[in-house]
Parts: sequence; structure tokens; C-alpha cells
Amino acid sequence: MTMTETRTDWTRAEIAQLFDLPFTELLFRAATVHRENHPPEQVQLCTLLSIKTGGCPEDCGYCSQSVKADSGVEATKLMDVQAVLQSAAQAKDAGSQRFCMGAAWRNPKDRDMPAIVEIVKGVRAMGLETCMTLGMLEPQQAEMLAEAGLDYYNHNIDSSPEYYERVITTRTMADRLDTLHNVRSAGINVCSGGIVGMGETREDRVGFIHTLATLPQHPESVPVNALVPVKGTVLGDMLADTPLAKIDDIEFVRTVAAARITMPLSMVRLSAGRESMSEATQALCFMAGANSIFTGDKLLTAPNAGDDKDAALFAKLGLTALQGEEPMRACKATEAAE
Ligand code: SAM
Ligand code: DTB
Ligand code: SF4
Repeated sequence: MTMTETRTDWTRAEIAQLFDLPFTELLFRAATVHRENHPPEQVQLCTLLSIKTGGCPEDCGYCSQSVKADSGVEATKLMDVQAVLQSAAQAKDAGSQRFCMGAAWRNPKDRDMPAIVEIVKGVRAMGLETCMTLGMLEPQQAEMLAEAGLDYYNHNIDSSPEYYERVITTRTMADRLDTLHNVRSAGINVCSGGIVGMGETREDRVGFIHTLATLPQHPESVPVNALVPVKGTVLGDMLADTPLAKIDDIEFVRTVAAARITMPLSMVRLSAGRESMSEATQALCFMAGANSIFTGDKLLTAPNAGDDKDAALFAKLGLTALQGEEPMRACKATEAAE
């Protein structure tokens, strides 16, 4: 494998040109970048667990866990450490490489940190990679998580800077970028992506990829979610009224391809929304450079494809679970050794 040079100086015009390419040409270019930097038949398996569900004070228009949503999701307390570890052990047995834990918080409170630290240490001790998504982080909280050994922190930019403001009002894109900076400065790997299919335009999708691809350093993981429309959320209800607003499959694949080409070394995760995606669309996403998925039959609150369906899909497509190290981590290890 030859590594493609990574660039953080992409212009919006360049990214718009990628989106505008004939579909087969875009797919070919993305697949070429993919195989220059990753084993194309290997897909990383990650498992999600909601360690604290619902009752979130933020107003993200897509989310079932916001107090503003009338989605029927019940608020829970932070799970016991032992219960989290049990769930992580099941994920490991099912072949997962990374265990991602989410809490519906604006930000973690200091009183939550000891339990969070214990969870990170426990999950890591099982030989799983750890990822947490807990909302905004202060620099010292990021440091604490880094010391506990947290491998990744997920915090999405969600959309273009322009469209973001129409979806979330309780925290700004700048707040999100501050958290990403704090995570990066603490030496934790960054996982950041967003959602496609929220009624945004092509230009917004270009702006979304542009924001990620021009961060000082690309996120190691880039989740691309397709909106899971949830009844009782602003966006779920809006889409129910205007079904044509649902993202077109080909446009979704184009977004995945643009992420792959602009951020060649990152793991691009085909995230929420797979449950309602055809096998053919998922196959196109893998062709376009997606190389990571969430496994299991549940995301945080929404259903996921499930292990049986995924096993069948992998067998059909000749895909296998990623073994070994990811390119960006391997790069860092080489840098450290020099
Ligand atoms: N509360 C934390 C936060 O927002 O930083 C972490 C959990 S939050 C659920 C993580 C991400 O999941 C969101 O940023 C969004 O991109 C994605 N997400 C949430 N609800 C979704 C939905 N209905 N469809 C697709 N993606 C969704
Ligand atoms: C991400 O980008 N997608 C995951 C993870 N990061 C935390 C969450 C998807 C949530 C889907 C909706 C739900 O389960 O409520
Ligand atoms: Fe809260 Fe995260 Fe849902 Fe926004 S996406 S409402 S921050 S749980």
C-alpha cells in the first residue's frame, strides 16, 4: 500500500468539484484512494452503548434524547461500571474492535468523572479500543480521560457551519471545535463527523466535508450518519411531512466518497441509518471507501442492522473484520519511533 499525501488545505470549490464528478468517476477515485491507504476488504467493527440515556438539555433537532423531543425515550442515570463492562465483554465476544460509549449530556460533571475513568480503564483492560462521547469537554477533563487511557473521543460537527445553526441552538459550531481542540491537545484520537439527510443542500454537504477536511489534523475516525428520522423530534417530524426530503442513496454515497478522498487516512464509518439502507447502497458505500461500521442490533436508542444481517452481508461481499492497526495510528507509531 502506498500512502496518499494528506492535505488540510482543501477549498470548498475543490470539494464541490468532487461531488459534481460523474458518479462512476467519483467512485473510482475514492476506491483508488481507499486501496492506496487501507486494506479494501477489511471493515472495522465498532459497538455502541448508551451509558446514560435521554433527558439531555441540548436541542439537537435530530435527537431522540433531547428534553425538547417527544420521542418516548426515558431518561436514565449513568450505568453502573460493572454493567458497562459486561456489555463490553459481549461486544468483544461478538468480534468488535472498538467499544463506543455515549452519554446524553451537555458536558460531563466533575462528579461523573471518577466512574467514567473507571469504565475507560476497565474496557481497555479487556483489549478493546475505547471511545467516549459525553458532550463538550474542558481541557482538564480531556486530560483526565487521556490519563485514563481513552483511545478516541467522538464529538460531531454534524453539518456545514451554515446549516448547523438551523439544527442546534444550544451550542455553537465554535463550541464543538473547541472541544475537538481540547481532545486533540490532550493526545486523544479524534472521531468527528455528522449527519446527512437533515434537509440540507448539496452545498451544505460540501461545507460539512470541508470543515472536517480542513481541521488542523484530520479526525482519525469520520462517522457519516444518515438521519434516522425519529417521531417527536423536529427533523423526524419534518421529514415525515416531506418524504421527498429523504437523502437520495447516490447522494449519500457521494458524501462518503468525498470524505474518503479528502481524508485518505481516516477511518470513514458508515454509521446510523444502515438499518434502512439496502445491501446495494451499503456495498456502494464500501466501494466509495467506507471502512467501519457499528455492529449489533441497537445504536444508542435507534435500531441497527444487527449481527446476523451484517454477517450475511459481509459473506456476500467478501468483507472481513479489520485486523491490526489502522493507518493513522500506524503513521503515528512510525513518527514516534523516528
Ligand atoms: N451527547 C453527545 C453529543 O451530542 O456530543 C453524544 C451522543 S450524540 C447521540 C452523537 C451523535 O449521534 C450526534 O452528534 C449525531 O451526529 C448522531 N445522531 C444522533 N441522533 C441521530 C439520528 N437520529 N440520526 C442520525 N444520527 C444521529
Ligand atoms: C455517531 O456519529 N453516530 C453514533 C455515535 N457517533 C455516537 C450515534 C448514532 C445515534 C443514532 C440515533 C440513536 O441511536 O438514537
Ligand atoms: Fe444531547 Fe447529544 Fe442528543 Fe444533542 S445529540 S440532544 S447533545 S444526546
